[in-house]
Amino acid sequence: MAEKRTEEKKAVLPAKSNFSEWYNELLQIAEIMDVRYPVKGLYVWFPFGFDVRKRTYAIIRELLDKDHKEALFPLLIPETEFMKEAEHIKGFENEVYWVTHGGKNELDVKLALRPTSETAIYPMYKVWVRSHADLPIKIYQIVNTFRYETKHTRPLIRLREITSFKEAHTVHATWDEAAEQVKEATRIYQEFYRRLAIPTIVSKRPEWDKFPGADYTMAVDTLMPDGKTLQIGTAHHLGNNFAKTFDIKYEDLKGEQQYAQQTCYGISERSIAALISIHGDDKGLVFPPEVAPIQLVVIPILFGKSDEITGACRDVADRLKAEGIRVELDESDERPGAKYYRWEMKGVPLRVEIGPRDLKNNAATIVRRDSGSKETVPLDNIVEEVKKRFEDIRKSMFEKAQRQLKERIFNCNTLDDVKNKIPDGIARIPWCGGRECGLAMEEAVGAGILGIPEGESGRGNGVCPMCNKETGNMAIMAKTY
Ligand code: P5A
Ligand code: ZN
Repeated sequence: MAEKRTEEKKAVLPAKSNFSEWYNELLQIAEIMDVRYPVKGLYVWFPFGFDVRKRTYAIIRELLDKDHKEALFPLLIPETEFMKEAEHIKGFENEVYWVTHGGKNELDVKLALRPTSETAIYPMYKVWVRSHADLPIKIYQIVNTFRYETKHTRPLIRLREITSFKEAHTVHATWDEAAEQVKEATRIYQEFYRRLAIPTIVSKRPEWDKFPGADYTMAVDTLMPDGKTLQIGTAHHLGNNFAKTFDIKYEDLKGEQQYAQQTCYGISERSIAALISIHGDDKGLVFPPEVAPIQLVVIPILFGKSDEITGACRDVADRLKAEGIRVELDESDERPGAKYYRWEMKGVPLRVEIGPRDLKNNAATIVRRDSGSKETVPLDNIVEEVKKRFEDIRKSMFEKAQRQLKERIFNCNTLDDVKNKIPDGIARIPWCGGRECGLAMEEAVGAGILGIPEGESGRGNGVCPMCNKETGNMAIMAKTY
């Protein structure tokens, strides 16, 4: 039955140029998410999608485990804690789900389903932090969080249950040390996304767009195929704002009590939305080998029965498996074309074919999913040839995505320019940095200021389009998800 449904849908993966429909159909056909769950904004991970998630999150764990500890805090937060930090409440009050009853009894203290876990974690930090010797603390957890989003919900992108929220919360003695940690967080995220072959732009969000309760917010964005940007990670300097409301203090070297300085940073399954959207094509998913559930498929090219070819395919599959490569040997009765179709849809990075001519030459044909390139390699070296290609694939996927991003960042001098370019991508324009100018610019072009990017692209010489003052700052603007 499930087979049949896939067959029927085969023909209908829309072209990627029709991005929104392509995205929704692909998630369903390639079995990433089932979007038919009967609650708005909640979706189901298929086993295949969950496999991708597992491998993706193994990378972020690997990167964080170098100097963070993983922990697990409760899902429910008492209203009394949730309501402590004024800015934070303001930012989230319209998005919180409340648990009001236990069975038939009304609860004395309502319980919030965490929209994020500051107010679950910081009451414990108050207890854990005593002296400067306890610092720094660097903890993360990977959990589900709930946000009653009112903007258009979309699978993996805007969820009401974020199933894969990776949040880190750190505590430091000084503001500068916390600022350094924010930088470190954006470095970790850039490395994480590099492993996924996803190019990123890091920028400081304008102060009207920062995280509720933060001193400032650094954001990691990427560009989606439809020209809108997606925020795929944020790192916030919390200063001592939460420390004051949650009374997190340490005794310094002089024996004096000081409020701690904190940061927090998070990513979600938007990382997987970006992975699928940026690399996928008209034929379906395209994965970098590291996160591909199946890394390689072996397909015998038979004209009738051939024990030699079947044997050679099994042998290749076994040798590759012995090297830890995730191999599928497709010996089903389908035509090769139907097999190609299926494994291309699933994003398998390499296809190895062995037909009569290959066998005569003691060779195999290797086809790359990302580029479609086809090469003949000697069977004797197949393991090395495959491994070499895995590394090449990630590199060239990253380079291609980076090129596409660069091509879609447009230098603009006027707001009319910005307006014209924004349907195609990101506009770069001088901005004095002032709040009024910034808000007026957003209003005038109907798009957001992401911020002033880190590094060279945030610097330049120009004139702010609102106040006409000369400035060395360049902002980037885009339509956002
Ligand atoms: C940082 C971690 C926080 O919540 N507290 C702990 C901080 N920041 S954030 O910007 O609000 O969220 C972190 C990242 O999560 C993604 N995200 C979402 N993903 C899917 N569906 C949603 N509704 C959603 N909301 C936020 C974004 O990538 C965001 O940067
Ligand atoms: Zn200005």
